[in-house]
Amino acid sequence: MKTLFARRTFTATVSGLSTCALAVVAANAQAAQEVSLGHTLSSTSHYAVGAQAFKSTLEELSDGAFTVNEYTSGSLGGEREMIEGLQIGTVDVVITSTGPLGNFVPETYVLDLPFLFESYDQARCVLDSELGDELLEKMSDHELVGLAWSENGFRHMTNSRREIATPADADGLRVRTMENEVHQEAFRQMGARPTPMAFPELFTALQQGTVDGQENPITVIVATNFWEVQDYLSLTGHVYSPSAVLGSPILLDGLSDEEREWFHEAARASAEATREEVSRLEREGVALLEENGMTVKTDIDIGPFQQAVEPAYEIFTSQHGSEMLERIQEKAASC
Ligand code: EAX
Repeated sequence: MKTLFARRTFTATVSGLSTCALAVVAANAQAAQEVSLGHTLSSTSHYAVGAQAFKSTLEELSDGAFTVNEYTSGSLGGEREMIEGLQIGTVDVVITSTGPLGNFVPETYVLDLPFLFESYDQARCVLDSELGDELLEKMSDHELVGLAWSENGFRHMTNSRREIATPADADGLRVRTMENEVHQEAFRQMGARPTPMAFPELFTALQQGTVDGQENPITVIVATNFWEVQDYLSLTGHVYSPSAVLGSPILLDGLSDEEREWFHEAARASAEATREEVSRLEREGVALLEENGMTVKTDIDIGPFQQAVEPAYEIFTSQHGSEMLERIQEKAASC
């Protein structure tokens, strides 16, 4: 996607064009460098709001030297494929959940632990702290550039079978999870049958009954019209789902420090706009889902869910250690 300073050759055949005018035409003909930005959600989603904020900020800061093309709805593939694309340089910027990210950057698995954060304020406070920066910096050990932590939202369960009020209600349900071992383990502990799958395949899988349910934040349930294929929503809020704005080192390593800083700034503007949209949808989204026919269980006692998934923590620490987890818990407590 490198077209920076690609110069078009053209012949000035128009008689009477002054040398000065020619120079202006030549300068404007320096094509802007096109930056591709991919995500899995629709053009009305909170990711699209973030993508547009990225675009306007980068284009403004660079005075048009970069232009951003947004690719929505998984048109560049699922999140795992797009992360691979960043590594090989077939896509420049991606907004992705942490779903498949741990497969590339195992240090981020800690963020996928159920019930790690209690509120949006707490999660944002931790991700905006030096711990969030540390995790972003880890990305560069894995051929990725961590530009900013953005947001997907607290995830809730939907399904087409029955209302879920306790973990026992999830027993035996085939629930699509993200391609993330920590999430899969949590659902196994709850008694469900986790089925990992890329997001672009999910709507059809729900429609065809390949899986009974899925879990995603209100933001995603709204943006994807899941009410068309899911009758029940339970506000389990079982895990906070961050998103990350990631860049390709193949593009970013070749830029000047100033240009690279524009990308970081654009990513921070993207995260801020996305978080605002998440907050709006948290206020307004449930009513919208009810209007569209979903039965929403709001008053859930999360204690039994927390107990059910407790072994996922032991399995996590046995594989990944407890140091970062403890630092995050300590920070969260002080937020
Ligand atoms: O990042 O895969 C998922 O369920 C994600 O929440 C979605 O792709 C948005």
